[in-house]
Amino acid sequence: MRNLIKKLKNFLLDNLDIVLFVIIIPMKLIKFDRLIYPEYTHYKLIIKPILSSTICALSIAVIFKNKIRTRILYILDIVISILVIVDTVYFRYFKDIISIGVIKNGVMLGGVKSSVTSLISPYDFLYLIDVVLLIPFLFFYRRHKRYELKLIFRFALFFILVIPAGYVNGKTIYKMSVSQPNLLKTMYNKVYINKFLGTLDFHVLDLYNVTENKISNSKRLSKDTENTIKNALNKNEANAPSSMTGLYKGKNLIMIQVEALQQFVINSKVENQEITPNLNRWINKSLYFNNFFYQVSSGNTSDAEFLANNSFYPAASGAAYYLYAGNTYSSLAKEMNDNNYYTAVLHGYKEGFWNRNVMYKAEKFKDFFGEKSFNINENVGLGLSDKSFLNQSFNKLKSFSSPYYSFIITLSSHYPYDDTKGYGDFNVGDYEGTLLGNYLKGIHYTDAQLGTFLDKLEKSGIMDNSVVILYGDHYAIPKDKINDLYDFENIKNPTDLDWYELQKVPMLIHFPKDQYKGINSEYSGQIDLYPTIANMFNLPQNYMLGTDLFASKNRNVIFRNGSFTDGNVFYVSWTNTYYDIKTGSVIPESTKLKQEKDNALTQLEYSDNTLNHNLIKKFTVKQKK
Ligand code: GP9
Ligand code: MN
Repeated sequence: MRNLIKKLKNFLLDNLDIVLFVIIIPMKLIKFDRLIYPEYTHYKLIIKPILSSTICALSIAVIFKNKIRTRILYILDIVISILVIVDTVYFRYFKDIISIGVIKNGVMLGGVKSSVTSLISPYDFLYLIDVVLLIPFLFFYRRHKRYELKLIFRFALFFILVIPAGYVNGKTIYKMSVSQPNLLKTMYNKVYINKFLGTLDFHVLDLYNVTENKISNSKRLSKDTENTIKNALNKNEANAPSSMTGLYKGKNLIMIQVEALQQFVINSKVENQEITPNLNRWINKSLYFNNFFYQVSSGNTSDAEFLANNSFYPAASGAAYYLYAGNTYSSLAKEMNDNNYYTAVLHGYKEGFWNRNVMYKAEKFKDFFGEKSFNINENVGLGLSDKSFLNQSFNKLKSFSSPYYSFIITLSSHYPYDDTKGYGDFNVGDYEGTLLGNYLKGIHYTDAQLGTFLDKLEKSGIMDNSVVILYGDHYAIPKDKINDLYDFENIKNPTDLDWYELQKVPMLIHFPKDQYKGINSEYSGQIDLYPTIANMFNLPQNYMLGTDLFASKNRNVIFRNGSFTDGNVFYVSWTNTYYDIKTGSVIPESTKLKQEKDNALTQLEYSDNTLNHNLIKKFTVKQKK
């Protein structure tokens, strides 16, 4: 018996480094998790991924001999502790998790500036206390002779640890990928990933995404391909001149991207009341594009921003705002800056969401007014109400020095539109309590706020000196609730064409003194915004894929999945079917249509190649030489 206890004691002593590692590391990881997720009351939620990721890290160390193993574990402890400290400090300021993109590109601090040192608390260094306390233990191990396992057994131990731990960890990650599709690829909500997977898993996933993207883009393009792309991107001749070229040079540009504003609500009624009375009113004073489509992919809002500000297609998978945040852009803000404009983004939500604080820097906005720059005094849905946001934004605009480009992104009308308390009582009749009904209330609310904002711009005289563009970012009603929308629109036996025709978002351009008001029915999309603006403001159009809405006809609106429309025919890629838009009937492929289909894929390929190989950087460096 005594012998057994002695053996057990020795065994424990021999492996104390492992025991300490599995206790100390999860403690630190849980501590950080509690900081970012103070609402949860038990550890059950997080213990699985945290423990399993710790054991995965440990399993690598056990392959080595005792001495090296202990050293590896000690170094891992230091690295993880520093990581947690950096995470803590970063989170304190940005309410977000630091990623490789942030480290590579830095972030945009926006309106509020604060030095890093003031963000560090002396208590943060407690994460390193064990690193110091364990030093005598390391000396002890130097002298203490430990039982050494043979290599084959060490490998066996590696598998014994890594298989179950990897399984448990993989399962948790898999579950998240099912419940939140796109999240792990687009990383739009890093805090969410961190809350439920722990920070170790988060950083490994981040590293994995970045490496995978690097590897898959490592194939070099031929000089010929590069030149073809360069020529295709240059729209200076193709888009110009138009009737609008240079007419608004020197005026302000106020571009408003409205959350989930779909076209079907415009000039439409429910229970005999207008859903968007204010936008309807402003549409009458503006040039309204009634065949304008969103072209976003899995990057949703951020893809819409990306399309509008760069005139490139979103990423084939994942979000451009995350994947390509390290790229060089010849963005709208950049060209405006070069023309002595002040450029700013205003959005009353977390700075790190959609990687905005990194991407806006790459897009060269001079300032980003995010959540920290607003007084969060009223909440609707996800965060600051549109009412308060637009009020505060108006005051900020007044203080900007002209000429400026302000990009304003609203928030309240965000899925699932269930925070109806902020919306007042808008009667939606039979739709009460449904997603569609809640959306109608939500968008009615946002419409009222936009109305007030636009009226204030007019009354204050700002509008006389500004071009105002307003458009919706993407759909409001997802595919699983689309039948409610078909019902609302009175569409019987819907086809894919019907679905696509419902994917329009409103887009209006308001010119000073209500000039050019009317309706433009050309088929167009978000990618065409930048070239159109570029022409009006006389900016170069060296690197973009869209077309100026005032210059070129015969445009194809291309979607990320390869579907497209030329205004007469709609091609739906997932069934390889062409529809005649007027009659709604399926038509066979003609040589012309085949060419258009191939062209759609070529355009997407140009976009992907430019972004994957950071070609704009290459092109501009060469130009400067
Ligand atoms: C939050 C907002 C939402 O900042 O832009 O993005 P979404 O979920 O619509 O893509
Ligand atoms: Mn959105």
